Amino acid sequence: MASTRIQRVHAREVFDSRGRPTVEVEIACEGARPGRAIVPSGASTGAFEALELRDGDAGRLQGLGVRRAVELVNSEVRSALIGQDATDQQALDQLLIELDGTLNKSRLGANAILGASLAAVYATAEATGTRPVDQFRRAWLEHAPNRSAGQASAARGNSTTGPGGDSLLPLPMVNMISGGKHAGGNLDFQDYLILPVGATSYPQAFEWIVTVYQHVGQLLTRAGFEGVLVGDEGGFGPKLASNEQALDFVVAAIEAAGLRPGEDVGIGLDVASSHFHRDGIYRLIATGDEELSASDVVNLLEEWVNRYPIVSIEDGLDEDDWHGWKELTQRLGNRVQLIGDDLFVTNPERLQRGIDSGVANSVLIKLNQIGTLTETLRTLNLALQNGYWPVVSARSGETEDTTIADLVVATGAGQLKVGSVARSERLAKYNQLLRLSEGDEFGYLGGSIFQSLRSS
Ligand code: 2PG
Ligand code: MG
Repeated sequence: MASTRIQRVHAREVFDSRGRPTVEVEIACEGARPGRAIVPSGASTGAFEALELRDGDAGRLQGLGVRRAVELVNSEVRSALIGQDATDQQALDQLLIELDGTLNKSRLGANAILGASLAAVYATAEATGTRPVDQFRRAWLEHAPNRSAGQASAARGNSTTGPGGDSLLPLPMVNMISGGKHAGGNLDFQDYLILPVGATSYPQAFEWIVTVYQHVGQLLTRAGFEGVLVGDEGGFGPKLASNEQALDFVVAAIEAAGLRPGEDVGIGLDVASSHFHRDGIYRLIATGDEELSASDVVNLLEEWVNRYPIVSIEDGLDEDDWHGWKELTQRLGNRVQLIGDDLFVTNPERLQRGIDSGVANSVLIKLNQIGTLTETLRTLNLALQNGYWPVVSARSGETEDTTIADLVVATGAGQLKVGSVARSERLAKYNQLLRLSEGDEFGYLGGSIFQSLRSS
């Protein structure tokens, strides 16, 4: 019988879905096979994220190498972790945070730290002959022992069933058309997504998504736009005439799939507005050069919410525009899910500020924005306790690692954003969820969690 004492730690440089180097860490407990995790990487990164350590050596891989982070795992991190109990996630993560010693993980790098933090979960699964999802559930319950079903909904002052209780298969939020920093087209907004709110199971939700995606491609091609080439996350990247045109294609594709826009399938946006914001001005280029104030952006989004079946908007305003965010939340927060991504960067302190000041009503959860599993779970728990719905998310640079699929189920967070349904670094997560959906082990709330928004 293997013990859960850490015996071996080994990191290496591997490559992500954009062909950029990233950190893979293997940890083995005594007498057990190693477990491994690979760290993802963003393109539209928030200014307040933990630091991703890159070599900066212009002579190799354009400075993007992660050999330094790998070396740090194979020296300092290894020495700190060997002999520790791999199941004590909070202690391990605390050790890593102290070893780093900075506020934004800039000494060891959040990529080095997160790789080690997650590999411990996989090492435990190997040593105990259990599934990763069971180990993420264990870590979650240790972190948040008093979870009860519907806690997040209760915090919202309604009795609708909500996320945050038992383990759940998630409602997927899936990119159809990509713009911004993820595609070569001229669209200002980064993601035009769909949420199959009317589906009653994860497999049904996924089939609907794939069907709509196929129709988006066919409709684009038929209309003379690029309907084959895809962006960083597998969404189509056509050169459309306007941001609205992307929404029109998505609505048309939902209808072509025989589904009802709004009832069966809602629309989501990741505006990712920090990348076109500067000094209080939001600059849109899709339809000529337009300079908008925060209030203008809120007006535009409100107009779209009136015209299109939009149920979710992410990063509608800049990562530091707390004033604008407040206006956005006051105007749309009781109709639409307003997700803070660059705004909160999975950081409990920034999320607390949002809660205290009535900003947003949902938070994107990305492990590498904060850099350890324990801190990620802390932010997730804080969100649920305050009626902010968490959306566990991939990065635009991903790999075959399926951590977020297991994590979203284990925590019952309720929603997952992975990108589109093309490119295997995305499908690795969706396929893992199909495996987990077998045998009715996990419940599915799907779009029912949006009912409280609609009725309020
Ligand atoms: C986002 C993510 C994923 P990136 O903005 O939500 O879509 O992109 O990983 O590039 O930050
Ligand atoms: Mg985002």
